[in-house]
Amino acid sequence: MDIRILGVPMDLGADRRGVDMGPSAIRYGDLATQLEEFGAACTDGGDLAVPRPEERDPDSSQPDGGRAKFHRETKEVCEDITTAVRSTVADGETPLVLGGDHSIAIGTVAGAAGPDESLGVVWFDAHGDFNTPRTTPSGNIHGMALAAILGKGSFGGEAWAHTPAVSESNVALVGLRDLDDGEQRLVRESDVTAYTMSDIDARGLPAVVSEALDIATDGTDAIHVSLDLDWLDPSEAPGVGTPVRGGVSYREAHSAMEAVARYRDQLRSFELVEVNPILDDHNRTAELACELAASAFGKRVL
Ligand code: DIR
Ligand code: MN
Ligand code: MN
Ligand code: MN
Repeated sequence: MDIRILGVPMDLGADRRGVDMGPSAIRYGDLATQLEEFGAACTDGGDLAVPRPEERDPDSSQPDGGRAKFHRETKEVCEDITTAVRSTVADGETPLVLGGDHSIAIGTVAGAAGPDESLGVVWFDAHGDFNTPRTTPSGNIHGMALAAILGKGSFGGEAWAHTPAVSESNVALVGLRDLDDGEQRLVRESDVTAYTMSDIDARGLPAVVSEALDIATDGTDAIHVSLDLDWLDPSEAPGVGTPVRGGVSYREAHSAMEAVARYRDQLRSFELVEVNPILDDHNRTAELACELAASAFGKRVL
């Protein structure tokens, strides 16, 4: 498998906290070495340019009364991500996109979906990222990323470019434990399949993740896996933008990524987001992100 690393040092989609340093921290965690150790060929495509929020006006207000901070800048960066992901896929390589806040996924999924091919998505996250500019309590686009991918919400008077990029019936959310009221309603009304932490408690992680992967691969050509590190319990992953107690354990996270590896022939793209080195404990969360990527791309113990 040929992997191309693409960094997106973006923190426009969240309140400025430090996730723009995620790509560096993950590289320092020896991402490329860990992937090469089990035989994956890995190249680094460097970082995309992201405007500094200090130099821009967030100008969040939307014509319909909604709010989405830095929506113009975020759209520009996502367009560049889409181009980079498309050309990576066209070269026969698998993009491994490093965030950055989760709004980058809007660009990644649009690039991974391609014009005539259908894509499934598995979204590992404590949050639904299912707000729209009208339901958001924060105005932060990272909390709207998945809804935007599905064509929901109006940004500057229109749905996000290249959306809907995937069909709701091929989207699975795994590990939810923090939803705002408006997004809870939107998740319920949609055709996405959402597994909360209670589902994982009741059924066990392997059953839930294997069902999520079935949903994403059902009738699609390929899958995208988006891993928000806040999916894990903060005791394992303290260095994230918005930690929420009650997440999955270290071993459960590896088990989920090992399940992803069983589908690696269908794995079109993979993404690690929301690593925040400022809040981290000696780069532990970034190192964990590298380990989990290695598991997802097929590292085996035996
Ligand atoms: C919250 C936080 N639901 C919002 N979302 C986060 O601002 O929309 N997503 N942290 O990752
Ligand atoms: Mn997220
Ligand atoms: Mn999250
Ligand atoms: Mn987020």
